[in-house]
Amino acid sequence: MADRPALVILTGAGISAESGLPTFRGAGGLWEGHRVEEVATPGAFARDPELVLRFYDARRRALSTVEPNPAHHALARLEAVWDGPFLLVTQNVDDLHERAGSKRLLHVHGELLRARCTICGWADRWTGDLLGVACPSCGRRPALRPDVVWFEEVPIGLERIEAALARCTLFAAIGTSGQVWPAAGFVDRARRAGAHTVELNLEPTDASDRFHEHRFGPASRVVAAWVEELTARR
Ligand code: BJW
Repeated sequence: MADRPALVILTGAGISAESGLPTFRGAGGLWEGHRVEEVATPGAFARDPELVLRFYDARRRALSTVEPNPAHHALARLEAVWDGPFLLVTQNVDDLHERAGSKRLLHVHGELLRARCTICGWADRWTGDLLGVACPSCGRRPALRPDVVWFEEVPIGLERIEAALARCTLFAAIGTSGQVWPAAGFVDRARRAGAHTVELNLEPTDASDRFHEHRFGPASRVVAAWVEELTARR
């Protein structure tokens, strides 16, 4: 078991950019003039639920118009042939990794295609709009929210991620600015475990100097090439 390389991959909004989903920071990162920090907090939802639900309803609708790109498909291919421990942690709430065929996948910031009730706790898959809709379980309104992790909320699956990072030998971060914690610290945890760390991004980030190796360029190109190299070696 010890000689089988253990891989942890962290993806961010940049991997879905070429599918047509905007990233949060940088050009096009504003939604109706709001920064993500203004619409992705429990405080924003309490103050103005309509604004927040419109933001998520628009993104959920956009999701049905886009497809996984070659970077999502390359990671699914890599998982299929990888014979050691493998975990794909995505910060993305879209379902493009699933649609590409990824299985050992964890949505650390939740999923856009799920909703939950802030009153009775009901939670399930949800593909329609949420604005103006009553909870299917308790009937209250407004009560439903997207089942995603906002600032100040606890990310999902941290124990499983910590266990994977503690034994990983290769860590890659793809298309993430490294500005949001605790995900931004995964590279440091992987390094402490002795892993080789690779950043794949369109351009250098503020976190770049914390990685051993860099591949700069669009994810559709650099991820596919990196996966080719890894699979050719095996
Ligand atoms: C391409 C490309 C192409 C473009 N190819 N690349 C100080 C220290 C530690 C923590 C904190 C701190 N101060 C505050 C905190 C806490 C806070 C935080 O991090 N705040 C920062 C603003 C500083 N974090 C939290 O509150 C988290 N919870 C928490 O800490 O709980 C406490 C706790 C922790 C642990 C145990 C117990 C308790 C929760 C964070 C939740 C983040 N939620 C969001 C919204 C989710 C729902 C939604 O999608 O709407 O998650 S915010 C948003 O940012 C979203 C993303 O997942 C996340 C990360 O963004 P990402 O993916 O990196 O996107 P971008 O846009 O930033 O970058 C895109 C990158 O792609 C760029 O680099 C481009 O170059 C690149 N790119 N095109 C390749 N074609």
